[in-house]
Amino acid sequence: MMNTMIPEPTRNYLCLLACSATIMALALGCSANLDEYSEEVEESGTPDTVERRLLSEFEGSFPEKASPNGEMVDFEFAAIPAAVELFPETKTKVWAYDGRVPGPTLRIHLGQTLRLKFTNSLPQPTTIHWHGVRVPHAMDGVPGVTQSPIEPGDSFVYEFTPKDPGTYWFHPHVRGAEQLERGLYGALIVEDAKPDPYSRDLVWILDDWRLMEDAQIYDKFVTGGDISHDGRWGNVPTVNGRVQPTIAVKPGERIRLRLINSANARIFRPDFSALKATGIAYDGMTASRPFDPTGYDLAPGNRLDLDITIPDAPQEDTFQIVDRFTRQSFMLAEITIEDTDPILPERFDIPAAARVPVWAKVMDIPVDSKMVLNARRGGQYGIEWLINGLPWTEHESLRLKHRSMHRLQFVNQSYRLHPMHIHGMFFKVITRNGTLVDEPHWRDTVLVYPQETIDVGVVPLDKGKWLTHCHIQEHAEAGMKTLVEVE
Ligand SMILES: [Cu+2]
Repeated sequence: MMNTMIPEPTRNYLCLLACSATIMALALGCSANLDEYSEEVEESGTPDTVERRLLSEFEGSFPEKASPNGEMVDFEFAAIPAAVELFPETKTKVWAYDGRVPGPTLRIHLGQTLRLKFTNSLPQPTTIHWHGVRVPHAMDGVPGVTQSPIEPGDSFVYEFTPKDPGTYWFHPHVRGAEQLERGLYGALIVEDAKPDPYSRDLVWILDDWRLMEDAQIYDKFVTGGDISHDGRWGNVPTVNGRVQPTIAVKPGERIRLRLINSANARIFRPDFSALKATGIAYDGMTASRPFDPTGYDLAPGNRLDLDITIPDAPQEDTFQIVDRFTRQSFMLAEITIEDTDPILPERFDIPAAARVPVWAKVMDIPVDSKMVLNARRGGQYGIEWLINGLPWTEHESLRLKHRSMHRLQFVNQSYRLHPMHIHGMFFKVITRNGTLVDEPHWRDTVLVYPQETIDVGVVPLDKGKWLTHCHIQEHAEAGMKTLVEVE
């Protein structure tokens, strides 16, 4: 049933796709105001001065400290084995937060403190990591670095006040290749203290499952094939734990749609076709200007927030959201417009006031931290994925100075995809293969294409030992992890 509906991508054309996607990404990035900055770069003085200018450009981008308003929002759930209907009337055995896939959406407002009493009712240890949230170090959910794994039957209380509003998500950081694939993930939405009056605020968590004919999870994890390629790509993509769901909306509605990629490895590139979709945030953080989301990749870990206005006198009543990352496109979900009177939401400007430096002059300061991405034979799985020549078991931490300007470089020497994620900080992409790009937003995860070099600018505001790793779960499992120590 499922196999006829959604084609399984073959490994050969994935490689081809990766190359053409690089060209697209490069073509997308260029921007007029970079030229002005380039002129300034030529006139600029010592590196010291450049660094100071870069820092002043950064100032006010996001806060250093949380501002708790004294309100505590309590949640309580367990991670438990459960069965869910990915397909109608077919039960798939999963592991799930609160027995649901996705887990419960945790919604709080900026200033509120989240407190979760979490119980592990799984047959193996686990933790929860809050992807993208600048949490206190002890709340980051990294086993052996920020906390001990939570043993089966034990509980742990996560408590923090987010510093930045936006779209985040949570997932285990123990045996991620198995635990995420089995269904452990959920959304954390931190609303602005006064959210914009969208008629609807939707969260779509995209996932990709490798299921067998009987709709059960193929339970061999971290296979040689997964490791030597781009991780575990499945045959059944889902939106909010459903295969090709239909979402009914009203004419005239203005929707904030928050997309999250929770897949182990699959990259999504959603196409909203005739629906006018405007990008307003990426990886949680509001952009400095609205952007065209066409061609934007959502690698594992990435989020993309869209502002979508449903036509009030639609010509058609059905819109298909199609994924175009793989050569063979497929439908992710369908939006249908109800045959009712249009609703007229309150008018307001597209949210886009965030301060995001252009930072073109980052290229004037030397690279002070590098992550060379490659593999070697050996280790538990026969292949080890490496950062700077070392797997996690032998890793050497990178060091960044608190509140200082850094130019960090990812060098992908391999022929595979690596969505690189750094905990505890946001960074901005400055160049891809030496070509300036001006993304109007921060990131916590960037997809580094085969043989690509990406320079990013970062000013770490949160001290601690932060994990950095490839978000393809199988690559991380096979060693592609290290620590960034901010002191
Ligand atoms: Cu990788």
